[in-house]
Amino acid sequence: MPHHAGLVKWVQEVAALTRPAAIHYCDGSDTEYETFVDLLVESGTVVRLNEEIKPNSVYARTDPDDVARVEDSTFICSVKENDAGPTNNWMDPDKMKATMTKLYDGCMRGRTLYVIPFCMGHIDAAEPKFGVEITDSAYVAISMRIMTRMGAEALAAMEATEASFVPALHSVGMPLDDPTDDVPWPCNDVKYIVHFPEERMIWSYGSGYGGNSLLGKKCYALRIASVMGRDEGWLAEHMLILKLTSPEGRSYHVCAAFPSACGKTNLAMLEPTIEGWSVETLGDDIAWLRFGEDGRLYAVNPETGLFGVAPGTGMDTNPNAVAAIEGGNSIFTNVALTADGDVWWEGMSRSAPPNLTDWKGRPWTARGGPEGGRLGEKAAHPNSRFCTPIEQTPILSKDYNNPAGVPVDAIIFGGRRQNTIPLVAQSRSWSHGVFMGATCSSETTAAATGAVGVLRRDPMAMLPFIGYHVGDYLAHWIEMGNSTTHDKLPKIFYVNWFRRDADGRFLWPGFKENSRVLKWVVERIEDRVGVIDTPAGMLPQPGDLDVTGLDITDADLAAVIGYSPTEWADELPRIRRWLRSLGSKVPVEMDDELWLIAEAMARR
Ligand code: GTP
Ligand code: SPV
Ligand code: MN
Repeated sequence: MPHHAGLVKWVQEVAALTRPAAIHYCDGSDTEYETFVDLLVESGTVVRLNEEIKPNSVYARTDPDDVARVEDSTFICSVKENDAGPTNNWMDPDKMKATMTKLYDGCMRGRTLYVIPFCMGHIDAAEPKFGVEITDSAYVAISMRIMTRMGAEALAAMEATEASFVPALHSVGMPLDDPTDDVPWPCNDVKYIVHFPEERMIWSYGSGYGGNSLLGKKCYALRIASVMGRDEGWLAEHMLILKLTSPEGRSYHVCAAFPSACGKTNLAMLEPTIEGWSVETLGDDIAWLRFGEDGRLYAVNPETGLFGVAPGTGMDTNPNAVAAIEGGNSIFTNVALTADGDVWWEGMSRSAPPNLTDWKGRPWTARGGPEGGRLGEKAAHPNSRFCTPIEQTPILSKDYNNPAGVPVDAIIFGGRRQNTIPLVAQSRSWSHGVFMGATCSSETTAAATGAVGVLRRDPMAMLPFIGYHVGDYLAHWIEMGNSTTHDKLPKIFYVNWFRRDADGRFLWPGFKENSRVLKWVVERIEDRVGVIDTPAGMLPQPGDLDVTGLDITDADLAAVIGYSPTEWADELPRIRRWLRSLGSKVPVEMDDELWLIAEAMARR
């Protein structure tokens, strides 16, 4: 029994409401993990994979209706509606608590209540950010063990100072009055993912999946942390962190924000195709950015695991992710299962192994698709995931475990756009960079429920993750740029790996070849190459982007790196309308930048 009074009291209150059959305080040990896996095997939630091929790893299939983040059911319940802003769902916090208290009433009957003490970021950080997740899902408990610093050590650190923590309550919302009634993936049609920003509190109900249930991740490390960052002068961002070393041995740190399923994990683990360059990984999804004593911006990855999109991850695209996964100790969700107890997904190998079982549990073949299903249905769900300790990444940077983080030289924003946005552009200034991030747009992916391929603005790739008013968020970005001298700020870039030709073919090969863009970024930081100034930003001069040995025609290259006046004539009004739709809190700098671009377009 822990001796953190605040924690004990909260657990008692939640138990009185949810009425679990048992309470278990998680210590994060190997024995505990084994016990949880045994329980999950027994309930049919997971199967153990072949120990020879994927040691210490399990495979889970979710309910087919619980496969991604649910943005429509995600709420920022600030006291005032205007603090949630136009991009978040809002409900009065008291009303939401009343609604959810009814749902939580008795919701853990017949189940165990797990208490998971955790720390986002380093336990020995200057101000460690603690949390405690209460959940009735052992799948969540074993996933949190990979994704966060959890268990006895986190609890001891909290207890040492009676530290405050973010209470994060999660239930799958399926009480069990008769244990034989349990299903492999309990969940509820009613789902709520709710944040109380002033109280720094999270309530989640009805889903067992990823960002809906591993509450340290999107709910804490982005939505709640973004509010903490606003109040305390730092940033919580949907960014990978990588270290890039040039042939001359000079190193640079780059943070990049792309929307969900738009290439962060792939870029973070990149194997450069250009001679003499190397990449090391520090993070693949979330970065916390603070100014150091020296006035530079430092980045820390608050997580300890990769929760990566499985499809498309293969030796040809991301060999380092493959190597990390081969290390075992992983949880695979909604991928396909092979006959010998291994996992498979589209893009892992050119041809599918025979006798697969698909993510819905049906026999599946490459020629016929799933038995009883539609021809062409994929074996793995497009948002299927691997959950793997980041320490298994062969190219993990030695600075990954440094609580102070790494100094950031460049920030890259990006999105998935068929047209309009060039391969790479540099911003003319910090505020132009903030404008680029703010007006970032992307076609939606399977990482959230809803239609795929719909174009939407996704400011800083944070649209679903900003825990407060988007206008205040953009003002905070501008303010951050005013907190140090200009020369110490990271340079800001905007990339698009996804530009296509009229036939829908990608113009840029992407993946490892994106190293060529990183090289240009470094050459710009070092001021070794010039630019062409356009309304889309400062673009590479012809010949400056290193395409040595790359199979790309001059016409395709020109099309992928070029500025298109006709496409921008369509884009500018869309940007203007969107900025207007955000209301009056948007910082004046955004209007100034818009005006400058409109001017430049008129002049050309
Ligand atoms: P989240 O974990 O959801 O935040 O996603 P992420 O941003 O980490 O995306 P990830 O790297 O997992 O990539 C998502 C999808 O985009 C995968 O199917 C990749 O194969 C694909 N992808 C990544 N990089 C590129 C690229 O450079 N070009 C193309 N065409 N596709 C890419
Ligand atoms: C994302 O959707 O950006 C993810 C996956 O990284 S989830 O953890 O489900 O949010
Ligand atoms: Mn993500």
